Amino acid sequence: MAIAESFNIADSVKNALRNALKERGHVNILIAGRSGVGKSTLVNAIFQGNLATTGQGRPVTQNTREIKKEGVPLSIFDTRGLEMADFSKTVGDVRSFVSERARNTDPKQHIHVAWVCIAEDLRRVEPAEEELVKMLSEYMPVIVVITKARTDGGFRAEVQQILPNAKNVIRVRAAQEELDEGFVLPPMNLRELVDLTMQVVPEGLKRAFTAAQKVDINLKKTQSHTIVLTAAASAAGIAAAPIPFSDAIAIVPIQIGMLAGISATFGLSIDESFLTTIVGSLVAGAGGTLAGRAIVSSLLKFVPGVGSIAGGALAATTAAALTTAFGEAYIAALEMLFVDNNGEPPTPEEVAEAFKKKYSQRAIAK
Ligand SMILES: Nc1nc2c(ncn2[C@@H]2O[C@H](COP(=O)(O)OP(=O)(O)O)[C@@H](O)[C@H]2O)c(=O)[nH]1
Ligand SMILES: [Mg+2]
Repeated sequence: MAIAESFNIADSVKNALRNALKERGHVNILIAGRSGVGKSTLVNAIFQGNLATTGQGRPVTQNTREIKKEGVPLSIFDTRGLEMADFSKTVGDVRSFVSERARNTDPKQHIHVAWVCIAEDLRRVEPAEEELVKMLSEYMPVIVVITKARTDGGFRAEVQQILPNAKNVIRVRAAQEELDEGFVLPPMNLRELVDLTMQVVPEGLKRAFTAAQKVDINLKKTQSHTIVLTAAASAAGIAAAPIPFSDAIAIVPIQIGMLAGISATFGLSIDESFLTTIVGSLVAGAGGTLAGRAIVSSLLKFVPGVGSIAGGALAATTAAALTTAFGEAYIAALEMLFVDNNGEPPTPEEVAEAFKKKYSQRAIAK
C-alpha cells in the first residue's frame, strides 16, 4: 500500500469535524415553572454561554420559547404561564407541542428530558404543576427541581409524594445567597442535577449534554478517555503488522479525529480553523499541506525509546502508546483551561498554547 508522503490536513480536519459533530448530536431540554422560580438563573448556572441571557429565543408555542446558541449542542425550551388562572390551557398547549415532537421519526426532534421547577420558599405544589408533571412524564423523563433551596423541612418528601411520576426530585440553589451577619449560602447540588439528568438523557446524546453543561468537568474527561481508548485501538490496528515510518502518516487521521472528538465532548465551539490551529501548533511549518513525516516525528517524541524516524518501523504498541499520550495531553490541557475558566470554553489560542505545553512536558518527562 503506497501512502502519500504529503498529507492534506485541511481535508482530514474537515472529515474529522463532520464526524465529531454528527456523533455528538443535539439535546433538547424543556424547563417549566412559574415566573420567578429561577429558571433562567438555573440555565445560566448549568450551561455554557449565558444561554438564558443572550436572547429571547424563538417562540414555538404561545408559552414556550426555544433558546439556543451557536456552538452549544443544546436547545432549552423555556415554558412560562403556569401561574395563570387558565393553566390548563398552557398545559394543553405544551402537550400538543411535545406530543407532536415525540411523533417525529427523527429522534433529534424529540424533547429528551424536562426539568419542572418549584420554588422551595412557597412550600406548595400547585395543581398546574401536578398536571404538567403528569402530562410531561407520558413523553419524557421528568426531574422536579426544587429551586432556591434553603431549608427542606420535609418539603422534598412531600413533593415526591404529590408528584409520583417524577423520576427524581432534587433541591438546588443556583445562585449564592447572602444572609445577615455575613452568612453566605453557596450554590448547591448543581453537579448532582447534571449527573441525575445525565442518567436519563438518551445514550446517543450523552456527549451533547456533557458538552453543553459546565459544572461537571469530570464528565467531559471520562468521555474523552473513551475516545482516546478507541483511537489507540484503531492506531494499533493500522500498525498490526509493523509499518515503515515513512508510511506512518496513515495514523494521522486517527489523531486528528481523536482531537476533534475530544474538542466536541468538552464543548469547544470547534470549526476548521480551530482544529487546524491546534494541529498546526504541534508541528513546525503548519499550513494546508504538511509533510507526513513531520507530523509523525512530532508525535513520536512522546514515545519512550523512539527518538527518530530514520529507518525502522512503527509497531502496534508504539502506535497505541503515542495515540494515548497525545490524547491524554490534550485532555489534560482542556481540563486545566475549563477549570480555570469556570467551565466556559477557552479560546483556540489558549488551547493551542496549553496543549503544546502539556505535550512538551510529557516529551521531557519520558
Ligand atoms: N436566593 C436565591 N435566589 C435565586 C436563586 N435562583 C434565582 N434566584 C433569584 O430569583 C429571581 C428570579 O429568577 P429568574 O431566573 O429570572 O426566574 P425565572 O422567571 O424562572 O426565569 C432572580 O432575582 C434571581 O436572582 C437561588 O437559587 N437562590
Ligand atoms: Mg426566565
